[in-house]
Amino acid sequence: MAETTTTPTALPKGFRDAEQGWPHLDRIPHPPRRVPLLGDVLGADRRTPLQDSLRFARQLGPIFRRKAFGKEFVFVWGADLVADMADESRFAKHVGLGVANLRPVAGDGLFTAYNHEPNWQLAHDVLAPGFSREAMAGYHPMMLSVAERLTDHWDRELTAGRAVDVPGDMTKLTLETISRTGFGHDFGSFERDRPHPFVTAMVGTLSYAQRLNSVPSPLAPLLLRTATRRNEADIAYLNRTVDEMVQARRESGGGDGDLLDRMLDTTHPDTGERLSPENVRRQVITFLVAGHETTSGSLSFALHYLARHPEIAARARAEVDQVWGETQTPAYDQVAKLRYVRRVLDESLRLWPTAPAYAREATRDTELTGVHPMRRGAWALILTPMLHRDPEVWGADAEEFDPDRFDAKAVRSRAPHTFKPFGTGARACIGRQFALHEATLVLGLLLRRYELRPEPGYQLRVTERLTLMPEGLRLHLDRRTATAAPAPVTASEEARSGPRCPVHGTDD
Ligand code: MNH
Repeated sequence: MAETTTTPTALPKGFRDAEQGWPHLDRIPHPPRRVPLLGDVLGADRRTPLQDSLRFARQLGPIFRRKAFGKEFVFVWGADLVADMADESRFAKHVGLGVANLRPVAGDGLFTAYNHEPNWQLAHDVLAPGFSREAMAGYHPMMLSVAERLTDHWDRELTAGRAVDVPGDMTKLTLETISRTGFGHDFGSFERDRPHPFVTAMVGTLSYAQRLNSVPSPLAPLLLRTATRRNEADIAYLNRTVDEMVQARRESGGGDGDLLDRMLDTTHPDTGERLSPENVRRQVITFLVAGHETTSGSLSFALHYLARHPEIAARARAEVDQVWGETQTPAYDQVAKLRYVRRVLDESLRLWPTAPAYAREATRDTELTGVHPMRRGAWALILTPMLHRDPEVWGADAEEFDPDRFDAKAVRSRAPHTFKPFGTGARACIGRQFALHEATLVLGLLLRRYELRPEPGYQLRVTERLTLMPEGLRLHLDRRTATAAPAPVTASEEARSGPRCPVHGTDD
């Protein structure tokens, strides 16, 4: 697949290597045993680069570097360093490593666009209203009906006495949710025994993007020849699927004002510009991928922890009974009222932020926390799972699952920028409210309907394909017997109100 626009900045070639960008690299520790040429690859596992980095982080501290195949990378996770890098007047998103490897798939789509590419601002302005409160309220009935497909499926599994495949089913759920709410498209995921070919192709491209980082780039065409051919076929399949969706919409003459309608019809309020057909294709792929993979992982981790902590599940369930009462179909406003369920989700995202890293670059010569000089263009990878376990912020029990860390008082007492599962600044996640609404709704529905039991002997293992997912997680279900008597909702449980920018109204 050909790249369209790739000139990232006006900086000289090679400048972005840590050696040139960080004049005082000697202040940044690296692993003790370095192998000539290969670098810090001892004990590294190609399949789990993120978890390897977490191990190095524990050994080396809040800022460290790793060398792989002649390239040096700087990693950051200490809370004060991360907060400093959130300063939008000196730092911005860096499109590098895994994200840059997705350019052949997603091009200048919202997630993979370089900051300077005009299509970023254009698409952001055109699509942000698709994530407003009103838009979300519009998606709610569709989300609910997809969730009912899931509970129908789980009811059947339960009756058959089978354990459920959590990551598999959460992936079906979140893919159907984004494809139907955003694009009016039904992949029929719950009617299939095997994942939809779109999912297979998508997982293929994500895994390939991750693998590209594990081989020296000049050798990639040689070492990954078969995988590269496969990847090209995957991309072609994704493009074809999307083109058909767009074609169908054009022929039908418009949907109900969903994301696809916005992409096709909406002009920029100031410039009157609209997204080009090529860019629409990139955006559809971006949203189908970014809109389901990470939410599916978050739901899966949350269900794992709920099954492991019956007392937490019981408390969450009591809240659902109390807030939703007898209502069969919770209304849009009733979802944000599940405050404790939301804390369970936040706590899962703390331990396993399913998009586990984001990169930041200096937009001018500066000093990171006054200690580490950086030249313009120098960058670092922020390791959110480590930031979220920094004992200075989260205490000595940071590894423990405890949703009360997210009660309002605890949140207020923490410094800003200590919880960053959705990234930061102008390029933070546009789908944050969408994901939180969907996941809270689904957890509420599942808690209300089932008791969850872990598979005996299951130990959490985490697989990586740029995103994180609990591997092989299966749960046993029981139908709930009694439902607690519903109590009226108190005023203090009322959700926050008022329109907020879905991107900038975050905890930044
Ligand atoms: Mn999401 C950007 C995490 C759900 C669409 N998302 C990001 C970033 C993180 C992230 C982190 C910033 C990456 C970077 O700085 O390089 N996103 C998540 C998580 C979930 C999630 C943990 C679920 C949980 N994201 C969603 C959903 C959608 C979505 C749902 C769409 C419906 N995310 C995006 C897009 C971007 C993004 C689009 C790029 C935004 C931009 O750069 O303007």
